[in-house]
Amino acid sequence: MTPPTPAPTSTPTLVGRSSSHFTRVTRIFAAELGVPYAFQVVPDLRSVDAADYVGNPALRLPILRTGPTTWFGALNICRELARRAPEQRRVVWPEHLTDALTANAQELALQAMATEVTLIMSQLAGTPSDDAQVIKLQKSLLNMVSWLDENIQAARAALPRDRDVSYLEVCAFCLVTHLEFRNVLATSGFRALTAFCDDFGQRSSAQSTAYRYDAP
Ligand SMILES: N[C@@H](CCC(=O)N[C@@H](CS)C(=O)NCC(=O)O)C(=O)O
Repeated sequence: MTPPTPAPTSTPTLVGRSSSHFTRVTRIFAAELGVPYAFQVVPDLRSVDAADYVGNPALRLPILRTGPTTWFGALNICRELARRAPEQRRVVWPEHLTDALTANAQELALQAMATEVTLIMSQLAGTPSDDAQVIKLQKSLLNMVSWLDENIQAARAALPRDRDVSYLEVCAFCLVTHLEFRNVLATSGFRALTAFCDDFGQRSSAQSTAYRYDAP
């Protein structure tokens, strides 16, 4: 049996970008959970030096530094933030989604976020827009967002009513708002997702984490 982790005292440092949807997921969680953090910007996503990603061998952000420990990836970080929360909050994590509707919504929200990253990085690398793989990724993204639009209302209704926050809703919100922010896909025609973002976007955690480009 692993001994209980001592209560954390020092302020953690979140390493990411204010324009990154995976980073925003963690910032919304920090705000919802009332966990303070310092923020450090990764200046260039094209860097292939793991040191620029606090040692994350995947060369990806966000990363959370808690003293000598580093946490790679948004879900790990959100869980660590939850362990640090001054008061317990009712969080719906991916493993709580045991019906196909909500579990598939979580899968597709995360896959759409990852697909969007690949499309943005391909564009940054100068891949032509008529590249066969880019065309497939765009079609896949459109399919996933359409599916989410058709199912978001029912998926939300299936979540526990007494939740404070769910990983699914935070991911879906960060995805849809990011598609617009980065001009990857126009989302205004997706009525259910737009209504969801209007609703979720009223939270102060959403309003205090709006996307912006960090100074170079
Ligand atoms: N599984 C990771 C994915 C993180 C990710 O893809 N982050 C993007 C920024 S939003 C990134 O680092 N992209 C750099 C790249 O693709 O090279 C997580 O959940 O945090």
